[in-house]
Amino acid sequence: MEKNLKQSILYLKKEEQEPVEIQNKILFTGLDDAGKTSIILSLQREFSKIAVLSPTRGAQRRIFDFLGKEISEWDLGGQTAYRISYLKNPGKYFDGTEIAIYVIDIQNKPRIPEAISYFKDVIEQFKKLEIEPPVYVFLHKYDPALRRSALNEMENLIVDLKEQVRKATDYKKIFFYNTSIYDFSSIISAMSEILLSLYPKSELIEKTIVEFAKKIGSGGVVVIDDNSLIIGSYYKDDETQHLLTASTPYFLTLSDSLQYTGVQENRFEERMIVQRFGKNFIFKEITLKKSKTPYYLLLLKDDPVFHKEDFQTFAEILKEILFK
Ligand SMILES: Nc1nc2c(ncn2[C@@H]2O[C@H](COP(=O)(O)OP(=O)(O)OP(=O)(O)O)[C@@H](O)[C@H]2O)c(=O)[nH]1
Ligand SMILES: [Mg+2]
Repeated sequence: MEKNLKQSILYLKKEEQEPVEIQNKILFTGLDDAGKTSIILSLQREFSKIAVLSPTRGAQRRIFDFLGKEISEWDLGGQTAYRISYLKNPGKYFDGTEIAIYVIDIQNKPRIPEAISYFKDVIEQFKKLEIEPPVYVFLHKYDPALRRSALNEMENLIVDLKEQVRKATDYKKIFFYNTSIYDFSSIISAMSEILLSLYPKSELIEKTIVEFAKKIGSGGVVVIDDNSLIIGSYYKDDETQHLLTASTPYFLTLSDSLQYTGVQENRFEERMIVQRFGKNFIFKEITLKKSKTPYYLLLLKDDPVFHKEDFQTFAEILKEILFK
C-alpha cells in the first residue's frame, strides 16, 4: 500500500516536472581542475580556448542539438565555494539530471579522497531528489604519454580507484570511462555512447548506415555531428573500427581549418580523400537542414570512387529520420 502511494507520488512528481524540463539535462561535475570544461570544449574542437582556460564560475549552461533533440548541458564549476552552494540548493542544480558525468583527475593522487567524498555528496543529492540518472565516472587525464611510460602503476591505480568509487555508495548505475583530451577519440567515443543511450532513433540510423555502406561497397562508415559526436557507425571488423575512430578527430580539425580559407565553391562535390594502407579514407561534410549545423561522414573504401547521388540519397534518408 505504502509502496503504491510512493509510486503514484513519484509519478505525479514526474508529470509535474515534464513541462519545466523538456530538454535532456546532462550534468558535468567533479572537483575544480578535474578537466570538465576542457572535455566540453574539446568536443566543440575549441582547442585554443583550452590552452587559456580559467576555473568555471558557478554553473555554466549550454543548449546544443543532438540528433534533432535539445540537450541542456550543465558545467558545474568545482571550486569549494561553488560546491558548497550546489549542495545547499540541490533542487536548482541537480534536479532533472538525466545523465551525470563525474570527472576525476587521476593524475592528482593527493586529491583522490576529496574527489570520492564529493562523489558521495553528489549521489546523496540524487537520492534526496528521488532521481536515479546513470552516473558516468570519467577517470580523466589518462594521457597517452602516461599510459605508455607507467603502464602497470597506472592500471593498478585505476583498478583501485574504481573499487573506491563503487564502495563509496550503494548506487547501482555507475559506469567508467578512461579519458584524456590528448586522446581525443577517447572523449568522442565516451560521449557518443553516453548520448546515444538517450536516443531511441539510433537503431534506425544504424540500419540506414549499414544499407548505405553496402550500397557503396564500404567496409566502414561513421556519421559525426558538429559536436564531434558519432551519431551512428558501421564497421566490418575491429581493424576498420580502429582506423576510423582514430582518424575521425584529425579529419574534423582539418576540415575546421580549411573552413577559413574562404573557398566556398561547389560544396556538394567537395570531399577529402586520404590514401593509406591501400585504403581510401573519404571525408565529407553533409548538410541536412538549411542554416543548421553540418554533419560529417567518414568512410573507408578500397577504391576512391564517389557517386554524388549516393550521398544525396543517404543525406535525404538521414534527414527524414532526424527531423520528421
Ligand atoms: N594532462 C591533462 N591535462 C588536462 C586534461 N584535461 C584537462 N586538463 C588540464 O586540467 C586543467 C583544468 O581543466 P578545466 O577543464 O579548467 O577543469 P574544470 O574541471 O573545468 O575546473 P573548474 O572549472 O574549476 O571546475 C587545465 O589546465 C587543463 O589544461 C587531460 O586530459 N590531460
Ligand atoms: Mg571548468
